[in-house]
Amino acid sequence: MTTTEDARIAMLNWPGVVEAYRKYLPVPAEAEVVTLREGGTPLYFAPRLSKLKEADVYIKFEGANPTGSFKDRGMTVAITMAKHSGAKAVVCASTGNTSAASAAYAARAGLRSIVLIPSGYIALGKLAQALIYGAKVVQIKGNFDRALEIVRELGETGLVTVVNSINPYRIEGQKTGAFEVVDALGFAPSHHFIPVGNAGNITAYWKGYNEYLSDNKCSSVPKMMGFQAEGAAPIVKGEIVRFPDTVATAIRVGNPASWKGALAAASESEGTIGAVTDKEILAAYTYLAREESIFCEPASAAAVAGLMKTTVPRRSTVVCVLTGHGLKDPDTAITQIEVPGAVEATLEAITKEVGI
Ligand code: AN7
Repeated sequence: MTTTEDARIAMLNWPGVVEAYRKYLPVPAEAEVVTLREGGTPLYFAPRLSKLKEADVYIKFEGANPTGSFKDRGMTVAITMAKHSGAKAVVCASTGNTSAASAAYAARAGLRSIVLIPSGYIALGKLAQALIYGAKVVQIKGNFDRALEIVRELGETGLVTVVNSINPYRIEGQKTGAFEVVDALGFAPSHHFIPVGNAGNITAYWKGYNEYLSDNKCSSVPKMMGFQAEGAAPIVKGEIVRFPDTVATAIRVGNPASWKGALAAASESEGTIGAVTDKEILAAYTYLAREESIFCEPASAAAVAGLMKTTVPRRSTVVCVLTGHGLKDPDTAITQIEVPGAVEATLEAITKEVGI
């Protein structure tokens, strides 16, 4: 076989997470799988971060998913099951990425998608996605926590299927991220850094690592290192935060649905749930772009901001999950740099401007 042919087959064969990990997922064989061929995302070696931390640091880049975040892994399973059970409409509360994923997968399945988002606190790219995929977008005069309360009530009417991570199929799909990390490395890392908002993803990764351990796919599990934004750190503080606030709007959550799951992951793995300031988040965000050429959204950078202030054992293997793409939130990017003004369209003006 020629190399070109190998490359073509590798490219065409990735089937999405349900087919790739069917054995570990509760999807019946007869269900029609609703997929955009999510997952199979790159695990990048991060040379400069590795040097800085004197460890092997890898980045799981979830921005490479079809809608640009890790939410696609859970949504393929949740929407497949909703469709299979005869649902006509799905609903979610969202800080943005869940709404984008729900809208996209519902469109593929031919279901109606309704999304509740906090007015004024959702990144521009995510709002654009939910709208263009055709969701019914409701911006509420309240935060994510309030939106989720209303969604729970909507779910109880039985008229719509909730596709937030309180839907267990979401966690099932998201645990495939852990499978991919182990499949790529050939073993489990010693530390797994991850941002924490509603706490579904840390719960899902911990479940995934443990299922792979039980199946002898790895011989250890990592310490789970979850990080909240300091202005939205209910788990760290041990109490609900009524008015959460952070530049990382994706994790602007004051009463996480999977609070217990996050605590269990941290304590069972001898890891931690910590907090990082907005300043630390933005420093990590810019560092990742400049030093590792990875543009993630601010919430994702919380994982790396956490790594920056944690001592890890020399030569250990560390994974940071960068949960969403930087293009989701262009507004934050351009507040971090001075946007240049226009110069005269002459060779002279331009050479002067760039200093060559
Ligand atoms: C980029 O989209 O909750 O701790 O409604 O978009 O599992 O909530 C997003 C969460 C991290 C936190 N990084 O994950 C939503 C939503 C990004 C995110 C998180 C989110 P969880």
